[in-house]
Amino acid sequence: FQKALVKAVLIDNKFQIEGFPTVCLIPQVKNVFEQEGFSRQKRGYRNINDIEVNMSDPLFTKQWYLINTGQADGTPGLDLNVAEAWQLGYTGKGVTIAIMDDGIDYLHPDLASNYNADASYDFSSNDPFPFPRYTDDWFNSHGTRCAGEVSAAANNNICGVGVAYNSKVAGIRMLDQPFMTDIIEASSISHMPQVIDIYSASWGPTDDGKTVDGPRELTLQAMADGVNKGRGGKGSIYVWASGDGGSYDDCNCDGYASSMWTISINSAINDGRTALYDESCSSTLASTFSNGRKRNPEAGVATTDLYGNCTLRHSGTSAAAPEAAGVFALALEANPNLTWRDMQHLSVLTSKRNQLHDEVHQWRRNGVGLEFNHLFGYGVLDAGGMVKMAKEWKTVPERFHCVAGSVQEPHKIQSGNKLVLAIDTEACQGKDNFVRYLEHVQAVVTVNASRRGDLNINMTSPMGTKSILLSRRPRDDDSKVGFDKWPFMTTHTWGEDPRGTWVLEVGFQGEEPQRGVLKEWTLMLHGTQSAPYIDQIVRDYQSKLAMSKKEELEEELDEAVERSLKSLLSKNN
Ligand SMILES: *[C@@H]1O[C@H](CO)[C@@H](O)[C@H](O)[C@H]1NC(C)=O
Ligand SMILES: *[C@@H]1O[C@H](CO)[C@@H](O)[C@H](O)[C@H]1NC(C)=O
Ligand SMILES: *[C@@H]1O[C@H](CO)[C@@H](O)[C@H](O)[C@H]1NC(C)=O
Ligand SMILES: *[C@@H]1O[C@H](CO)[C@@H](O)[C@H](O)[C@H]1NC(C)=O
Ligand SMILES: *[C@@H]1O[C@H](CO)[C@@H](O)[C@H](O)[C@H]1NC(C)=O
Ligand SMILES: [Ca+2]
Ligand SMILES: [Ca+2]
Ligand SMILES: [Ca+2]
Repeated sequence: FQKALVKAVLIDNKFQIEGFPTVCLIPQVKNVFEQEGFSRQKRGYRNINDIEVNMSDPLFTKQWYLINTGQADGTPGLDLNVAEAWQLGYTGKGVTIAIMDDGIDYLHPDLASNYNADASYDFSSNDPFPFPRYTDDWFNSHGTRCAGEVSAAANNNICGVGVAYNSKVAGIRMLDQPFMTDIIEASSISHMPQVIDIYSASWGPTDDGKTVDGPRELTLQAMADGVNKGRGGKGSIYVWASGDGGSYDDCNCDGYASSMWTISINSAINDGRTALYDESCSSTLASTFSNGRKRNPEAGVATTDLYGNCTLRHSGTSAAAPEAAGVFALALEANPNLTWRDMQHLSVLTSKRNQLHDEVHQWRRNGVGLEFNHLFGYGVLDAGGMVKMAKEWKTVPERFHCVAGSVQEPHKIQSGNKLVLAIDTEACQGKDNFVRYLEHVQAVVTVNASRRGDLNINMTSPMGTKSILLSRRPRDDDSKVGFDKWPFMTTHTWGEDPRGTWVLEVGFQGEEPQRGVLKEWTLMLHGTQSAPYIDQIVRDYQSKLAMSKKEELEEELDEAVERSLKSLLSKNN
């Protein structure tokens, strides 16, 4: 006998074990204590019945993404956990979110009180009134629907409630003209960066599964200026929908979503599965919710609609990005000092796997124990967890950039014979720009192929985390352009020590044999030299590991005790 928990009645030095008929005398037993039962709560677990949010808005109970009680065949508890943030008093006060889209119906009675006219502009027709252009089919309802998700007023008997229902929303109309231009994008992204805190974008290059495109010169510069100078130097927060191209597309081919300066958001449907239009890629940071798979007419996203109406049917990763913008507004109210990087760190640390389920890609843990998924990123945003951590947050240390190494000679790639390259790096140790704790990692790749869509690129970090930088895109039959110094980005090695050997694997998938030449792989590391919270994560992870081992141990013990008791009983009888 070692230690075991059994229920027993003590009589002198003999005791009777519950469920066993005989009184046993076991000389090895020195002491018998009665164990008293008390209650322990699983941390982070929320009882649905404990939530007391009373809103008069007719669509509120249909907004399962705010509080999921199982409406529309959903999974209870799978939501943004906004109730906790609201109960702590955070509702978005003092924060302005811009919706860069096809306009906003700012006369809508559920939006008018939160509309920030001064921060709004119409870049599609160059005037200060970003009202949506009328069409018979309500084509231009996108921006109005997104605005309601963020900033619809609460308790006013109209439509539903925004994630940050006391925040201000600005309209930046910029999608409704025959062609997009670099200057329209750049002007939108840099509009009033000292007034607008968060920019939400649910657009990007065509999701046809064969486009490789990203921000042009002016827009890139505007984004860089935004993160460096916006919000008094703390940085504009750019929230981006990861794209609606489905499994045929890869969001790492979208230079807006895969930018380090944007927080790219994917979506889950109300039972935790992926939406069929979701794209996967290693640059997605986290997820929120949208509709999908046409299961229930009320499983869509309930929000405001054009001309004073409401809708239950907002959809796509378009619907997911504004939810994230709303959660970030709550975090900014909790701590206005948060920088653009703090927001990403908070997303990584507080997003949850919850009950998300990806049929294709496993959830894995990276080298410091952070759990991630190739489609959902670090999981679903948790507003309650985020505001609590935001409140105590200390700004992350200075960011450094290190070119870890580069392969410049051409290497042939062939079907059935993948190319494997390695870069050994000290991550600029000993220099001023040493990166010890990773944030983003970029693999800048130049490669051509007889069929670009069949190319497939993975990269493994020294701590053993494999990022899928590019998956097969069956519709992409480019054979000329390839990728030209394309920055494939991964967030999956967040917090890791980059020193050691990085491995790049490039191959072809598909029916026809293909050939190609890789001409460049440059490894860029971005991160800090010291990270105040990282030790905490590693400790938590190690104690979790230790705990799981202990549980196994206890099971073994239980079995041993059972065997001993049985043999004892058989001897006694
Ligand atoms: C919710 O608010 C309504 C109107 O203010 C009130 O009549 C009702 O009693 C409240 N319900 C709860 C559970 O607080
Ligand atoms: C939208 O609102 C208008 C005016 O309130 C109403 O006449 C119309 O039927 C509504 N349309 C839809 C599609 O709900
Ligand atoms: C924000 O920064 C200011 C100045 O450094 C500091 O006084 C304040 O306590 C900080 N607020 C929070 C919520 O951390
Ligand atoms: C790729 O580039 C190499 C070297 O520049 C060239 O020889 C080859 O024809 C190119 N292949 C394709 C498919 O464009
Ligand atoms: C990349 O990783 C995926 C997923 O593990 C795998 O299916 C694929 O074969 C890998 N590709 C290469 C080129 O190693
Ligand atoms: Ca206008
Ligand atoms: Ca309302
Ligand atoms: Ca896409």
